[in-house]
Amino acid sequence: MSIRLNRRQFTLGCGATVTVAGLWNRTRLWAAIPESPIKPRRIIIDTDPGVDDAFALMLALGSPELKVEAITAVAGNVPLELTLPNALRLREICGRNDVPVAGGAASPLLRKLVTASYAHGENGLGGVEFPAPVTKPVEEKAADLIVRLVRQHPGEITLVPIGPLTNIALALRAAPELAEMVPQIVLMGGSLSGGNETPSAEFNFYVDPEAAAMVFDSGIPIMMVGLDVTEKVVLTEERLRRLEANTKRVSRAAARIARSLVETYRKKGHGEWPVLHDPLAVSALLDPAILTFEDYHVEIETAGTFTAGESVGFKPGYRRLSACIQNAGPEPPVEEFRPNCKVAKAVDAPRFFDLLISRLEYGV
Ligand SMILES: [Ca+2]
Repeated sequence: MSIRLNRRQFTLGCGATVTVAGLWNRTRLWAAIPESPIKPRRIIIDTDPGVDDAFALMLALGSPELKVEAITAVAGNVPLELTLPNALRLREICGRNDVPVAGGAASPLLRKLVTASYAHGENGLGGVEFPAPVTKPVEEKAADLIVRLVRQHPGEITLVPIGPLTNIALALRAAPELAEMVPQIVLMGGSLSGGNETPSAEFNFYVDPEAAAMVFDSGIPIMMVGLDVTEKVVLTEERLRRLEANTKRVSRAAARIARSLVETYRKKGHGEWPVLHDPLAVSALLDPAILTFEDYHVEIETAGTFTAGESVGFKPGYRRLSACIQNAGPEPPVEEFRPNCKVAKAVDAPRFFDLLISRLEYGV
């Protein structure tokens, strides 16, 4: 498959030139996720824990197919003062203090932070009070750590952002050449079928649309696991009981978080069940049969008064720009279709939960 990606140079606050010297073969890197059982895939998880982030971290840290090089925390579901210690707590629960944790952006690139504590509990972990972390984050900031690790392993590190994309955008702004060194971004965010924070925007993209736009403009091949599929992976009483039946530390911690959140929802008078958005994105790295992807050219709306953060997915034959105000310019063209993203459109939810519940059975 020959794909010419729509590359725009990063101009938001940087004067550096994007290197396009053919360092990496995009066609090769765009290929399906490698299935080698031998060499674990290097990833960095950027996260805002977050109930479903907790499940995603537990899944990734318990999967031998993945080598988690770092966990970077960003503000999102709750402020950074909570997401960073939560990331440390989760690393400790998983028994993986070997994985560095770095603190990142406390606010979006341009906007005031909007959180989702209504959905994750005030502390971000469903209200479960785990002990304070005993480990510390590294001194390096998240964006600096991402830049350094990607430079150390060019072409090898997949970025897995499961929160607002602020840290990733900051890394790209600091080192635009990263766009040629990151083989793929597998993210949770966006939607082609309506939002959950506004009718248009999914939460992660709503919080920092400018960061999301930078990432989608970067030219890095993206796999977008958004609400189109994540809203179909809902925890149920039966699934939670299966998780509670597991005996190891990680499963028990995950079950405590989920049960507490369900009780919180119930006390608030609505019968909703937690949606496990973020671990579904991680599962795309583990079992290609769980999600079905389609090629799109995705643009992120940043200017809309009512639609900022919307991810707009273009197929061939569409115009991308709105018609000009009268006499202000030429008719917008129908542009050549250049996909920049594979969007998850279908999910095998039972297969996902079988994987997730079985993989969380670790720890003491
Ligand atoms: Ca998240």
